[in-house]
Amino acid sequence: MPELDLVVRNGTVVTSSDRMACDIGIVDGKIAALSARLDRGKQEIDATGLYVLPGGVEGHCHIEQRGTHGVMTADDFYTGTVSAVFGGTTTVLPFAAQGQGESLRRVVEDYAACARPKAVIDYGFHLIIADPTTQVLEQELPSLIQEGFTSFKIYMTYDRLRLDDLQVLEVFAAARELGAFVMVHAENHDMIRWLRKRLLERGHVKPRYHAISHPRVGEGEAANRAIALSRLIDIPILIVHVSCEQAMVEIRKAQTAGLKVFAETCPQYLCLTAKDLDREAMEGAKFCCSPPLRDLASQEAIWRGIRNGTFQVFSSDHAPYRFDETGKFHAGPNPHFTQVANGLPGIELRAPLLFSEGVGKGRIDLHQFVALTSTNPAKIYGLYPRKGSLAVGGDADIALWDPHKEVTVTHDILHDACGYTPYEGMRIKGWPVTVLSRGRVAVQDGQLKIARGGGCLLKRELSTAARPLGVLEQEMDPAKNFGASVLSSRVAQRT
Ligand code: DUC
Ligand code: ZN
Ligand code: ZN
Repeated sequence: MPELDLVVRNGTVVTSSDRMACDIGIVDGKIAALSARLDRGKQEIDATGLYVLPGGVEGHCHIEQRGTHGVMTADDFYTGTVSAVFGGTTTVLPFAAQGQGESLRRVVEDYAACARPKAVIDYGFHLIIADPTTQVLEQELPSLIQEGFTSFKIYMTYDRLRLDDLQVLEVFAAARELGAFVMVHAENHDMIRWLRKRLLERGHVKPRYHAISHPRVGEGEAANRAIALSRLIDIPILIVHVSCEQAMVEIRKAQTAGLKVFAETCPQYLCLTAKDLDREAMEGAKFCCSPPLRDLASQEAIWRGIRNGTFQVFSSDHAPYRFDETGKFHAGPNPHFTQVANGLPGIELRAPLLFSEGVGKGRIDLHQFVALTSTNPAKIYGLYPRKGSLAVGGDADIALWDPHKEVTVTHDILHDACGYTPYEGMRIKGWPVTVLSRGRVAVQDGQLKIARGGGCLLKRELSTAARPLGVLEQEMDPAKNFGASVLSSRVAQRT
């Protein structure tokens, strides 16, 4: 074996499936050995008393992205990735977001150009498809997918992003043909529109009405519809940022029926409630996100779904907007609830919150924690085993957690550029004290040790999760000599 560049010694190594007391040896940024006792390396880290976990994989975050209100997120690819790595995350998957009429290829090039000189850790992009023209689906997507942009997100709501059911089917069919993986923002657009209009007409403008205008029944309905549409085409999907039992029940039902429906939830749906929107003097605007915060019963339901495996992925949906005229108040100091920029920061606290509230309070075990925050998103988004594992040959992306370290959250200790945290004052037990990114010491003793621009754009594989299940509706079944032509992008002869 070549001399080891770095040895992480005396720690308790924990993955989504195993736990062992062993050393990890690193050569050229990759894990080269796992053994009870390794020889001395050029550099050593003593992990006595610490858990040695795969670095987190953040599957859903908005960085240097202009939101639907036209407002830019507070974080760019430097502050966003610095904040991530301080929270034990070593890979981020933000979005390259298409606007109406835009070339997806151009959008990806623009985001990649922004990220290249700034990102400190590795990154990839999910594509947001807001304008699924034939050019986009048949020309741009195939080559982008080949280049490693193997997943995309679609929206069922938001005026400038939403697809109608017909468009959703077109995108699903393209995903099926190309082997790509689709994430769905599932909320019923017209329920939201109708409620907003009624509420505003009656003078209900405060942030609390944001939650009321995004009803649970609409989240459940849209989840059910997305599942039905994906079932017709026979593709797996992942429903993002599930906030309530109504959507979870639909997902669970589909999973029980044998469909590959994956689900994601986020820390805000476990730690915050719609009551936070009632805070005085527009403080409630800090808590406006979609789907909105719910209630304690919803929190309990989401915990149940985390425990019973309904959820595979735990992401932050980091969408940081400053509490000023550049962010939340872009429309003026007293906006009504529809004018407040939607989104919460959370990339740094994602894993610590789940560690503390989940593992620390006995709701989940450490293996589930690793699976939800790292291994499962790596698998689903085509990065495994390079990321999300501690296997020989994989990238040495490692987070050393001190399970006893107690932290009181204040924005001062965080590294994002948002200016506030919705988790202010929360007590967290368990913290990533040292973080390695491809074998580079990235965070140590509270200091950032890696440089701007050191992260790499990841070429992702096609997700193994994206394979069709083989449960095509009878009418669509190629064996019946019909579905093959319906599902193909090529237009068939007249029959
Ligand atoms: N909801 C989203 O769908 N995206 C960003 C932020 C938010 O609140
Ligand atoms: Zn969304
Ligand atoms: Zn989002």
